[in-house]
Amino acid sequence: MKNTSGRENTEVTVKQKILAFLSASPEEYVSGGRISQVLGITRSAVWKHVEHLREEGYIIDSVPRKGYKIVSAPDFLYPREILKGLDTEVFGRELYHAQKVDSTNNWAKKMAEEGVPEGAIFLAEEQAGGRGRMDRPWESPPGGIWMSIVLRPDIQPYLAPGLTLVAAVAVVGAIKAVTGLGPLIKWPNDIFIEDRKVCGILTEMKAEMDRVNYIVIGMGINANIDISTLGNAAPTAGSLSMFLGSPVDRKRLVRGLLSQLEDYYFRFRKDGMAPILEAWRKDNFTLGRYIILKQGGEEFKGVAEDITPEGGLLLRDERGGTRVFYSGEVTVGGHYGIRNGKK
Ligand code: BT5
Repeated sequence: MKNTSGRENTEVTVKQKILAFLSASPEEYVSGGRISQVLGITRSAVWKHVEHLREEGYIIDSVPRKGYKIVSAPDFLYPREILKGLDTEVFGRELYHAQKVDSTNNWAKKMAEEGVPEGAIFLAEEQAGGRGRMDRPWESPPGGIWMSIVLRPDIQPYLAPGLTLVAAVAVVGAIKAVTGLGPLIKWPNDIFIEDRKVCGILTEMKAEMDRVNYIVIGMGINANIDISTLGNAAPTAGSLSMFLGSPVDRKRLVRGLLSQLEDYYFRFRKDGMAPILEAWRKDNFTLGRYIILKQGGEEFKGVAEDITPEGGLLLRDERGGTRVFYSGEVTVGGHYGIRNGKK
């Protein structure tokens, strides 16, 4: 795992001071001499820090005898920038960011073992080994939001699948609030816009018989992605930018997501699944439809009649029998996504 920026340091680094200096007069060049005088460092140290900022994606113009000027800041999900305007109490208050990791879920699990608190967030610009359910690959090029959260709820392990639903309603809520788009949930963990999957959720847990040690929920949102780069997933995947016709502000979306996640999670802890199911029912396109559910090489057909308090799907088959599923692949009315683009 390569962690290029790691946990945000609360003390202001020299690099940040230089950044603040340059940002204070965005129209003007600031000479290296002046920066070195004010910060009490050598000119070559100034140059070295400017080089580091460039490596982080800042475009900084330098002109001999005039100095440095910031042309543009990178669109990275830097903790310090996400924290600006974040309205959560706990979620995201401990925020880790990396340019590239294998999987933010792996990273979060490792850190959960090391004791990070509930609400710690792990973000990467890119994943080299992003995972879906059953170790299926999750394509994670730059431009998406690849994020995992650590939770430590005091609940019975059998209630954990409900947290996937908590994440699903939070993702839908955040996408709606930030972009105005109308995504819908396909049970259990996919978010669609029209016939295209824009987000997948992967919930993993470490538990004993009657106690949860920790839960990691990974969310992959195709924010600003060129779908053609998604390999095998390209024909069925969608990106928010593709539906908006312009890039989405990823930092706003992360802030919105943390806020919705915290809100729904607190409600889940206080009142159980009822408020979550209410939101989920409004935003799903699975219930009331004829579906095919694949599980462990078997196929079950019928009407998706209801969702159980634990987040299971109640299927009524042609002969009127019912059965509850806690996992599986669902095809709705013979379609991968939302039939005819409507709910
Ligand atoms: C999922 O699995 O949908 C869960 C995906 C979770 C990804 C997040 S990203 C942050 C965190 N770190 C991780 O390593 N994972 C989580 P599943 O329902 O099994 O769907 C996987 C299938 O979706 C694949 O087999 C492809 O067909 C398709 N797929 C792969 N990449 C995709 C993408 N970027 N967009 C849409 N579909 C994709």
